[in-house]
Amino acid sequence: PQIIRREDYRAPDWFVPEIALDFDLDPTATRVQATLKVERNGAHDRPLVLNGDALAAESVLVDGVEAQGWTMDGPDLVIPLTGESHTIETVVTIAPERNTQLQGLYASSGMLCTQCEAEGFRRITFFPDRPDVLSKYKVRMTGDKARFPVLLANGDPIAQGDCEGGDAGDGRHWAEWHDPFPKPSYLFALVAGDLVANKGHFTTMSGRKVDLGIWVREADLPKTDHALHALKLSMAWDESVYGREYDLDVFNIVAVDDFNFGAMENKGLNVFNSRYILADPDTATDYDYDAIAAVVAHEYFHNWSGNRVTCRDWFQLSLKEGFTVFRDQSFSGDQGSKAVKRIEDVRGLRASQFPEDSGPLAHPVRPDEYIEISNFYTATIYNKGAEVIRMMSTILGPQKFRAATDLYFDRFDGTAATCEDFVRCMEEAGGVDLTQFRRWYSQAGTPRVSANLTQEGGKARLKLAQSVPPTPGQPVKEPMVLPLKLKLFGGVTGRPMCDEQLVLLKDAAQEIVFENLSETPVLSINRGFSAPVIVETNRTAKDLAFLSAHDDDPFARYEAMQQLMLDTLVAAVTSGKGEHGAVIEAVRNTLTDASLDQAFIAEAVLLPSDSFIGDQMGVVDPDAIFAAREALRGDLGKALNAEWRAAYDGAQANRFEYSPAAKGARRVKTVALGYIAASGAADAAELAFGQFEAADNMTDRQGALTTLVNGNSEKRTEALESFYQRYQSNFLVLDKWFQTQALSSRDDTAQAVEALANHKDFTLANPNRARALIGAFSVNQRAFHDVSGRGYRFVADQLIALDRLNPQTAAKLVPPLGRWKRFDAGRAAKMRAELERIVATPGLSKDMFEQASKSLD
Ligand code: B3K
Ligand code: ZN
Repeated sequence: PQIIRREDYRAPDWFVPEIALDFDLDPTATRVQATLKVERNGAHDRPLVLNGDALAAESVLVDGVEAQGWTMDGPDLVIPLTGESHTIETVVTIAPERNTQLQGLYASSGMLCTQCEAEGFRRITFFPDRPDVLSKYKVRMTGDKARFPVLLANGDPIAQGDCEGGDAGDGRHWAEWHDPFPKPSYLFALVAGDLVANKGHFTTMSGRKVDLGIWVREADLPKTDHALHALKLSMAWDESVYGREYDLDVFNIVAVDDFNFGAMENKGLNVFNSRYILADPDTATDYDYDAIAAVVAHEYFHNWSGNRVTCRDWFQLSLKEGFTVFRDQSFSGDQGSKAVKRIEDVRGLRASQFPEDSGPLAHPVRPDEYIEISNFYTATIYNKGAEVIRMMSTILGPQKFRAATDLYFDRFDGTAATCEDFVRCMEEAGGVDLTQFRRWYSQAGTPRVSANLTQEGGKARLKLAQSVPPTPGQPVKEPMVLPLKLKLFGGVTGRPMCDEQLVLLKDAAQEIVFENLSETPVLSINRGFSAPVIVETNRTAKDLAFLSAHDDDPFARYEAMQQLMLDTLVAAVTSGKGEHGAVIEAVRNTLTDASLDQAFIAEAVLLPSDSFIGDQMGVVDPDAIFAAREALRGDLGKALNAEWRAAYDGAQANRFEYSPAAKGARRVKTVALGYIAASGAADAAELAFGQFEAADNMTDRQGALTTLVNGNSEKRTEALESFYQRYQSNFLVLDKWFQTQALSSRDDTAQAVEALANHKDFTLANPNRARALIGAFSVNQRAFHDVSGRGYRFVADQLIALDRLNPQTAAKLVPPLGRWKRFDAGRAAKMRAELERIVATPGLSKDMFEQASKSLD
């Protein structure tokens, strides 16, 4: 397959200022007529190339007459043109019902919907399908009124009516939508279905009234209030924090069951995976509620960071995604506890982006090449990209950062921009030179920082050094700019010994001297996770325990506790025996500290995951890691039995309420339940089952189910069966049933998951379901890496089957198999063998080929 390179970018040969689309909608055969106004870009004699993907042109007209000499170049339509501007008309017929890739126009639960980013529009009609071709769209849809009573597209509704007369008119109707804002084809959308809306309004800062609609099946209507509320909060937040106002008369969101990822920011018509819209206490966890608000905000914020200012080419993807993730993270932080949100985001970064950055698929935030762009919607582009924006905001400070984003939106409104354009706005408005900082866009790999503090009398010396590991195609790295927030605390009094400082580490090594110290200092560094790096320090267990109790930055407290736990666990894995006293005391302190909020406590007392422990080791030993972690969990459970019981009892809420305090209480409750079970207490299963049955919300119910599913009590089967019976007909909740079992810490999880793949409710056709079983299982370190290799074989079998239906979703699930270098020779050989089997599969998609073949290197 062909490699696309960033350095080969060339401006488009032809622009398309206007396009009119006429859809005759039918699940088996939808006729698409497109009228494009095209204009030659500069002096050249190259023909018009319109991208297609599995399309056949039924008719091609130029300026109203049948075109002469058009040809197909593979999937693309090539039309020789003589003038500077022409009108092109094409007709194609597509079959949404047979579209299992869920890219382009497809059918989902009886409705028709689209997904065009990145290159799905070419599966609908012939078009220069690249983000730097911006057009004004007029869309007309005609369809069966009973089947598709609602017809939606981008922009504002213009007119609608019933079809008249004769056979053609029978029970059919039509609607027209116009989008006044020029947009790239990846933002096109239409939806046709039997839907109802939860409607609302938002009045913008300049006083314009916007009609809001969350469109779902009628039965789901009661589950849409949370999403609608989140949308209004997002609209207000973007006005007050970034000065960004909404720009159309309507803003619609549609929930669909079959979706390749979370949601899509199509102009004025967001299409969502229904899991990021539907919520009520009985079916959605607090985590789901939070994720819904975050994704609604994310897609809404794209209206400016992505739509009004879009990307010049797909190598610039992080321009919209990194920035928009940064914006949604700030929004979520403002809704509840900033510290807890930061902890969650860093946990997510370490779970998904750090492994990516140290593996065979590592790539820069602005990649240099790709085979299939869908493979580059990664944690690096999104989450590391967000960290890069966050660092610039830290370096500039809030006022200058806001001035810089104002400049960016103002200067590039209505255009397709680059990461370089964004950085230049930061430099101009911030009055800073970001030349060296730009390496964050070009160098892959997670930087490592060592920080050693030594004391001689009243003087302390902090030696900082940095290095960036080699990554595929980048053997040698230059030093980065690392904004490190740091502070010293008195090891005796616990008092701060200086104000927080922002150190910009730019060289490979740097030394900072602190004078006139009256007591031994303890170092607090990378506070708030100011740089997305791995920090190694010479701090002792005592220092870390001290910081976990005394640091005045909650993130740093959490971080100190994590480091203490990690050091303890790594030592236990290496030596085979654990010294748990320091962790037990630190957890006791945090758990019983009445000044701390519950959500923070729940995060702080959680042990690092198996895979994060594995990431610290030269060779990952999944069984030894699991054993060490279980031993520590058991000891924590036993030693703090009274404290866990007190926390558990204290966290019993009365009735479900979705508030930060109630959420925190539920979180502590389930964490405490987990430790009580880990202690081996005889009543643990009873307690869990009681919680499971009495729960008036999904957080408590799923929390209890997870505890039971990890254990061996007879209540386990009963709970699984009862959960299944209760939620059998609820698509999204059934995913939780599959996922909880796939994540189980029991010995028999690999067998159980193989059996679940044959369950009547399992299907690869629905991406959520595939991810709930296959995706979850492959991040269950111990079960997936079962020494027999059965986990690898199972996942490879499933991915080969899934690739035939849906390459994009299949390819996303390859990375766990690609981590073979981190494991012992026996496991590595088995993992490689499966990757080789995938690569050798006849008819493999280019999505899978890229992921699997790169994973072998
Ligand atoms: N922009 C979309 C992602 C599209 C993924 C295409 N493979 C959703 C988002 O990031 O908001
Ligand atoms: Zn996005």
